[in-house]
Amino acid sequence: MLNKLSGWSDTIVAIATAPGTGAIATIRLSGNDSFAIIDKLFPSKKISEQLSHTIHFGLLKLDGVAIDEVVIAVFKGPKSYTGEDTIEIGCHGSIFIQQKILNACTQKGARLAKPGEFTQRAFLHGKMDLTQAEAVADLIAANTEASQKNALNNIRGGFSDELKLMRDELIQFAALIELELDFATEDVEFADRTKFYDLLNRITKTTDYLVRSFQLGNVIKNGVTVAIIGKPNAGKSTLLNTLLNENRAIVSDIAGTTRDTIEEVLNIRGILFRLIDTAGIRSHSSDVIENIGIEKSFEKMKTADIVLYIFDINEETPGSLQKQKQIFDEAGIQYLLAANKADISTAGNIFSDDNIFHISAKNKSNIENLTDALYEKTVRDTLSEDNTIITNARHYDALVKVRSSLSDIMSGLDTNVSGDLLSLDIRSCLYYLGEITGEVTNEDKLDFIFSKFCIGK
Ligand SMILES: Nc1nc2c(ncn2[C@@H]2O[C@H](COP(=O)(O)OP(=O)(O)OP(=O)(O)O)[C@@H](O)[C@H]2O)c(=O)[nH]1
Ligand SMILES: [Mg+2]
Repeated sequence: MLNKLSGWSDTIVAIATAPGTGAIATIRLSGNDSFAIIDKLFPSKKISEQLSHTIHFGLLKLDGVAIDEVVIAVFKGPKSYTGEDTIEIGCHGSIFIQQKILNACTQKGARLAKPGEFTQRAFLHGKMDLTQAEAVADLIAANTEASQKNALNNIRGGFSDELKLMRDELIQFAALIELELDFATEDVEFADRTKFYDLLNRITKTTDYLVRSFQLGNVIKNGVTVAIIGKPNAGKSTLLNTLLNENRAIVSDIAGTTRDTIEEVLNIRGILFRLIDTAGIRSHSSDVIENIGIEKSFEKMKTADIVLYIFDINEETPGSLQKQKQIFDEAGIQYLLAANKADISTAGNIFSDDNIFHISAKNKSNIENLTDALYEKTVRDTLSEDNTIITNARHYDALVKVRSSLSDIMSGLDTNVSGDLLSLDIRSCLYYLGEITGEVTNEDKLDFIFSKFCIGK
């Protein structure tokens, strides 16, 4: 596969630290000429003659003119991130200096790196498989405890190791079944069918689990959308402010205060919850703007992962609440019910249902139970550190195809189809498994995947 992929033998350079001014910045070179290029820019010591994993302090100069005092770190391939000879230049963090050093490197023969090209090279040199490379991008983008843990687990091969093992076992069976084809006239069975069924069942179980985990993975990566819905004056905006612990939305006793939706992010136990405060829903309003707001509330209600339905305990009747629940149930909407203004409740315990949270948004009482329930309902207890979780749509698509080719193999076995048909299905299963880890790939696909990375990584 590697020799089919071109254009990766030249030396690339990029600023690896965030764009802008900082105390220090890192510029990274990778490729065959990294040491030759740095030798032209760092006259005080021959870097090409230094040991790997050493650092060197001195002046970086372009054609005799000093640019900056720098620290050079040396990594000799294959013991580097990319697997190639790599230099990391630590310089002062002025944008001007960073740019000058970058230009000096290109003048001496390096080419500007494309996004993700360092990681792409690491993959091409076998330093990591594709799922690990993708986890690098996920780790850089991680913004919560859960997404960071999951990406780190995947970088360390957590999920691809499992797939590779299954693929290897399947390859062995494929070989035996194909061997049987050579002896077709003799009616021999090299591949033990009971063991084969056993393996297929194991792969199916794991694939099913991984496919299911995608939903949860999506939650970890993209968060949970929560629409706060209710009648005017129920206390939706007050609840939003209380959850966020800041006065984000305008609160007033005038019904119809919130017109447009307001979105804010809340972190509950490492998961991002996108809270959406909406316009109160009522059936008759002559206000055009309010009606547009109400339309939007319905839209948000339909697209949210969960609806937080809040009502004024003194205004709501059990009958109308029942109707509301029916609407949610019929539309397949997940919801939580919050009876608000419990601090001035005159309603006694007519809403004594266990599934209703009695809160006071204004006095911030019983709010923690509500956030706990939000977490439980959406993230559930499936989320644990050791569980492998799929967050990548590309992996998900391939796994769904793995799953369908597994069904084909199984039904082929059940109906005793000929070995050549069976081996076609096994090959397609192997293909999709290999596509996930990058054992089967092509240049366009790789370019697409790595183009989503940052430059310098
Ligand atoms: N006593 C009491 N009053 C509350 C509570 N929560 C909200 N309120 C009051 O109820 C009124 C309406 O609150 P909002 O948060 O603006 O209600 P809303 O649901 O956002 O209303 P709209 O935006 O008009 O749909 C305000 O006067 C709040 O102070 C509560 O828990 N207890
Ligand atoms: Mg409001």
